[in-house]
Amino acid sequence: MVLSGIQDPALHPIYDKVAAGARLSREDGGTLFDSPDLLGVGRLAQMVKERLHGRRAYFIYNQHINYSNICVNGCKFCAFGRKAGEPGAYEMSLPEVFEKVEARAHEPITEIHIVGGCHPDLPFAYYLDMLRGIKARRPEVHLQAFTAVEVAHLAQKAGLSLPDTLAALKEAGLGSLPGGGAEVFSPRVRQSLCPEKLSPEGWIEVAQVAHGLDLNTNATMLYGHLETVAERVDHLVRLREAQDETGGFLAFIPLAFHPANTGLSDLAGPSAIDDLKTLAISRLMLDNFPHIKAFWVMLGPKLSQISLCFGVDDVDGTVMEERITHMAGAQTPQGLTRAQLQALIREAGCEPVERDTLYRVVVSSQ
Ligand code: V47
Repeated sequence: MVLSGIQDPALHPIYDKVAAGARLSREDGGTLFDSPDLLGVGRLAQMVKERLHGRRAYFIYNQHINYSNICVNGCKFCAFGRKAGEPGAYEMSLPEVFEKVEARAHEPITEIHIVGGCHPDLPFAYYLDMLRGIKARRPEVHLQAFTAVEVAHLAQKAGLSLPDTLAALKEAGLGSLPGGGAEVFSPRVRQSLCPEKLSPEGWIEVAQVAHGLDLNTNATMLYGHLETVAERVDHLVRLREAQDETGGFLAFIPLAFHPANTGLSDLAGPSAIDDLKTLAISRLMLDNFPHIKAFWVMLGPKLSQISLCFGVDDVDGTVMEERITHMAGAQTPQGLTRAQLQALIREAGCEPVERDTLYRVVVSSQ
């Protein structure tokens, strides 16, 4: 029997659960990853996506700023990070950051996304003054800044508790946290790739403390390197459990590993099939996450477009300038225009909706 476009009989019990709105188990996650029926997995994810969002697909008019790549962590998968004084290391002064903001002051940007390394020396005041200075120039813009890893690092450097650190950042203009730095929660993989990095428990704690202060956060998973399917599923289940407790995660963004210029440059990175399956399975497993985002900078605009038929409801935004993925070999453009994002979404049969960071609809006159 072929059930609503699902060829693989192993997926039939999962279809029944999805149709009933029931939670999928760890075993179901494994079955989905093991299934050769990409279109069947995608069909299931679309059932969930359409129930949540209908034909809507979101994008945002945003600007990325990577203020520094100097980082104490030395993660093997990262082509962006440098030790202080190494060739290629950079750090923007605050006037340089403000110049980037002012250069786009005429554009209808609603979010500035700010991420950098864990810098050994920059004082906490640098981060607070960055937020305040940007807010002074563009009070209407939402600042989505500093991953949980950066926040934990800042707290440690400043000798402050996590709640005090986040409260001070919020007071200075922080609106929400991006989802980076989660990598994959497996201790086995982390021991090999990022032993110095904030632990999974630490990453989840920062997110949950932020939620307690009414700061939403996103979550990510870096996939397509050393991790097993079971480790991917475990990552998703741990995020789902964390979201059950606080409800503060907005979007989940699977990040496709880019191997060039990293300590894993012999690896190929994930295939297109793996990208689509991972996005679809994220939609299915993370039943309490409102949004699944395809970051077009990593996936490419074309695959991001197709992902809108595989459970994805958000393609991120205009971006304009991105360094982390491009230093790891991404061939994608630095930015897309609003018109390009709208066309990409429309051609996938969806209705483009410009959103702000909190997924409120933006009605733009420009
Ligand atoms: O934290 C590092 C990852 C992240 C590589 O929250 C790599 O909306 C692929 O988190 N290949 C930064 N990925 C990007 C990020 C993000 C991007 C877009 C939107 C949002 C959001 C978050 O990139 C890092 C790390 O996990 N990363 N090196 C690499 N070679």
